[in-house]
Amino acid sequence: MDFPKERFSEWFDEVLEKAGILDKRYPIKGMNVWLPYGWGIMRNIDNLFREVFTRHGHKEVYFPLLIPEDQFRKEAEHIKGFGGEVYWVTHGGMEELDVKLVLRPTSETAMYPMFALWIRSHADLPFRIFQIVDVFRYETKMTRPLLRVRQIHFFEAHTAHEDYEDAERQIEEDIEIWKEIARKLALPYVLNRRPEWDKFAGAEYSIAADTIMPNGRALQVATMHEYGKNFSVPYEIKYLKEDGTHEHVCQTTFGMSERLVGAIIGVHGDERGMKLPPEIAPIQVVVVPIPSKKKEEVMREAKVIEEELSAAGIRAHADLRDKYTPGYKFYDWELRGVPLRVEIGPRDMEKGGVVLVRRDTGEKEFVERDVYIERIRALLSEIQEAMLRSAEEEMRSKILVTDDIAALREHAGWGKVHWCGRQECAERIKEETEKQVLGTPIGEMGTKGRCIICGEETEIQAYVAKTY
Ligand code: 5CA
Ligand code: ZN
Repeated sequence: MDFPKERFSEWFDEVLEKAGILDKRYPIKGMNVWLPYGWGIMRNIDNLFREVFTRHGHKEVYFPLLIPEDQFRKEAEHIKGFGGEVYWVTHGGMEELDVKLVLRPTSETAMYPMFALWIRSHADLPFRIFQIVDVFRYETKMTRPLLRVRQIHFFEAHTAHEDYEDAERQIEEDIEIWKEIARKLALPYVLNRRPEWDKFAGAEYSIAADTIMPNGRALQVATMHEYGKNFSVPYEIKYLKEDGTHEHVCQTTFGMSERLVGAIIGVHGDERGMKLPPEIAPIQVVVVPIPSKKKEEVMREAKVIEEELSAAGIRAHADLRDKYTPGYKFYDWELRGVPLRVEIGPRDMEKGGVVLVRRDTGEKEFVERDVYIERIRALLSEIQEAMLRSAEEEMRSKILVTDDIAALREHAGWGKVHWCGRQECAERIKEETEKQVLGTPIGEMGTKGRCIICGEETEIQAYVAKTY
């Protein structure tokens, strides 16, 4: 499988099909069928979300899919942003509905009327919930499997706080939560505070995690939004303060989606296919028997190895398919990104060991049976770290630090440029280079310089990129 960066999107489609991630032949644009292997990856990521957010004090809920129109229209900015992007339910049977319903494009307007009922006093705060559901957006930009779909497998966390400071603390905690998740997904990223004109509809401000795809485009893989009182006022979410007065809550959200699966596949792809980080791989170790002779013993031994690994808590699978050669199986599991392969043949059995082969580096080693489980455990965590490290290096290598507009135009990846912060200058950058300002990076010190467009002195160094 050829992996030229210019034809990344064909590579991507080919991998999704061959690896059994999803089937995009479903007859509705932007809606695909999850296949068992792809769904296995998604479910592992969902479980990671559950584990991390629960540990950080969030409780899981499950809201209805439909939102009444009047409820949906309460926050003016939000409706401006999403009004043109929702699917409407207008009929029940043959009858036209009195109140039209929307399929949630995200769940603020479903949840917040309930928040107004649930949140009574300061003792109820902070209030933190999340749900993992499908949301629907009638996207107008070109749809692509996983990356931009119309039925989106979605994660959303919503919080409410006594005051703005506490909501700000939540955003800081969200950043820590994101760091934990990104590590498990082996995803490199930059956190950008989006420019005013690019923030979420209804937010005070938005922070996005952007990663870089092989074709150099930026992909927004997570967003955290500070709402202040923008929703609590129209939805009348108030609480009783200790001093007996009532106050509106301040709110935040955190959203991610199936796009993360697309990011992992893209970021770690190579000419042989996908590479999955061990933390979320449905199969961490595949056992391939090489039965040149003593076929039955070798097959049986492969099954024993699968059982031993499973008992040790490692997600293992013995590929005992009769009709395929070992070579074909190697190719197939490499394409599907299984982090580690165990090979077992008659000679290995005689020597009392197995051969281990890493998907990420291709390195091979022979290991004795009495220590092989420990070795596999160590290798899996080494692969996890190495994948993140090499993806981070790859991302850095695609970023050109420059204040020269011609060089920026020519560069295929991201740029890091001085920018005065003005919208006019961001627009000029876009016109001249097709790259857009991702915002001001968080946690990075800018250096003094002059805006790439107007020459004004500035300390902001912004990332600029073509985006998905
Ligand atoms: N209500 C807020 C936070 S829960 C919200 O909806 N934020 S969002 O619009 O930014 O979406 C959260 C994340 O979902 C985005 O950062 C992006 O990674 C992902 N996402 C958004 N639209 C799509 C889409 N059409 N296909 C796949 N993923 C998407
Ligand atoms: Zn400027």
